[in-house]
Amino acid sequence: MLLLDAQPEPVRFEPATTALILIDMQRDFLEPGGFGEMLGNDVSLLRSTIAPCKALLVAARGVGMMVIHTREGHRPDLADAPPAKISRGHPPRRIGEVGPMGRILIRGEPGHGIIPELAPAPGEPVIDKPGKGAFYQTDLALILANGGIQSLIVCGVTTEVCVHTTVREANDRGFKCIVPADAVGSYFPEFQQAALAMITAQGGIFGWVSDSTRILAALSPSSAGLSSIA
Ligand code: C5J
Repeated sequence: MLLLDAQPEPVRFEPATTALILIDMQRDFLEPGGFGEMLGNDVSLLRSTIAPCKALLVAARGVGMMVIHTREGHRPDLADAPPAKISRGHPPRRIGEVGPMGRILIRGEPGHGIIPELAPAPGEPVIDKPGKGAFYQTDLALILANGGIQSLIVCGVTTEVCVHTTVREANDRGFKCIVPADAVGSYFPEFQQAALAMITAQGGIFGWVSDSTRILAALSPSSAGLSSIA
């Protein structure tokens, strides 16, 4: 059992019963020309998460931790997209419209894909989700139950939308959620700060916030820090 320095207090986790989940690290959100930038956002605010996510991904693979990737997106016929979702905003900045990376947030289109820096390895589950939360209308809960998973390290974008929704869903299902602050990103710095504060408020109402450096130290066999057999 490892002990990780985190807010609001240190948290114990076991790599064998923990999954690293990378939320929606998709080209549409992170790359210039994608949906996020079409909406007027500065994608560099999200791109700073790539290196910490990559470091955690390499470490998780190194210790044999379960790794799960998610993608937000819809069927090409939009049958799984609520009208209230696709009618939001103005054409051509709508889900299903044709953008520089193909149809926006449509499965199989270039923009829907995970950025090459964090490409899933063979055998790592990729969860295609039609909503913001990774548990909604997916088989994530089944995969985690079958893998004996009790804790999640939740990375990805965007902090206050799909990361937060997933953390809330997971917390209600009894998972310990650890969020590395530098491996989650928002287009809005004030939302990033507020979303992280909401997780740790009231004694950790949704989970724990740490960072990639402390998690890497905890996972490192040579670590002499807080991480230890507890
Ligand atoms: C958004 C997400 N922001 N992955 N999706 O629409 O957070």
